[in-house]
Amino acid sequence: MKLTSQQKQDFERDGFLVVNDVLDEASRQPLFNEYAQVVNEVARNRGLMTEDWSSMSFEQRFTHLVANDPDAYEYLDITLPLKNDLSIESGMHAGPAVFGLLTHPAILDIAESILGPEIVSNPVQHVRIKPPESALNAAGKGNSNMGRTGWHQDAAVVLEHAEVSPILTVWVAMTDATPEMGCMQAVAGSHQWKDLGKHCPGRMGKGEIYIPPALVADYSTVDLAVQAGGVVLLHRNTWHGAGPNLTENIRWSFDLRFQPPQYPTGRECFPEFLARSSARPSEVMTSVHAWQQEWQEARESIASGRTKAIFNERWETNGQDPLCA
Ligand SMILES: O=C(O)CCC(=O)C(=O)O
Repeated sequence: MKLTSQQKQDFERDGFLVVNDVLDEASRQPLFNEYAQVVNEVARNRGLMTEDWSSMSFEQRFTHLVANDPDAYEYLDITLPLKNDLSIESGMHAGPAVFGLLTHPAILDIAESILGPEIVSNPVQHVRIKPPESALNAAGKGNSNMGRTGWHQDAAVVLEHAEVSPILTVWVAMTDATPEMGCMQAVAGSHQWKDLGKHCPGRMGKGEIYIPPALVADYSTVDLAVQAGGVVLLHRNTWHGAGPNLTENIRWSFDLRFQPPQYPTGRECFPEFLARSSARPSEVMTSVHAWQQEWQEARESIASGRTKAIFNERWETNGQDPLCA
């Protein structure tokens, strides 16, 4: 599904776009199946399978897992952890259904509408499965894959030399995302502001940088509610965040990023790949095994010290700023 010229204009004006009906149930089913298995495996490995596991729904199993062991989330996310000291045991989930999503024609058609026909998959990517906020302990609440997401701009998340890379965020809704469930929120037009906003260093890890709430309070915000199977597009400079999930159901999304090939990804220690190309079709990644291999090699290279993993150090100097305190 290509975007209409009206949709492209809306994206250019607002810095975000909600597009419903992109992935039908059949396209999302492999992800539901794969994650059902992964949650079982991780719960087994962490000793958290309960006696009544077989009678529990996916939602109940997932919630039980992360409520008791928020660190287990590392094995569900679709990136290696953002840690300088990654080890060979560090976890991630790079399954075939995730590769299927990253290369899904409907997703790439939308990316092509904004970026043109040469598309690289940027490795800044996450799965966010948010259980009811009330189930989470402090560590879970402070992790934006499970709890609320502080306000930020995606250009501030990558290393500084990639600040101007035209990276497009494609946020895919596996479940509905309503305001009560903590759908994303954004400040319309903020992508046109000249400079990046002030970001504070993450309180709970490298991935958790945030624009101080006092700065966001000056602007009106828009709820980016979307139905299951829809996507939300974000410009790299758009101010956005997400509230807590205040419902009894899970709120599940994947945030993917795509860009034209000639720009740095801003996270060079993790692998990018050519996802679509008219100029170099033979170089498009089509093998899930080759993709998995690249992530394994990245982990080995960082764990052995051959590659230095660096994330977001540039906001650390704001740690003493009263707005960040
Ligand atoms: O889904 C969320 O909570 C936040 C996602 C986000 O900030 C992003 O995709 O850049």
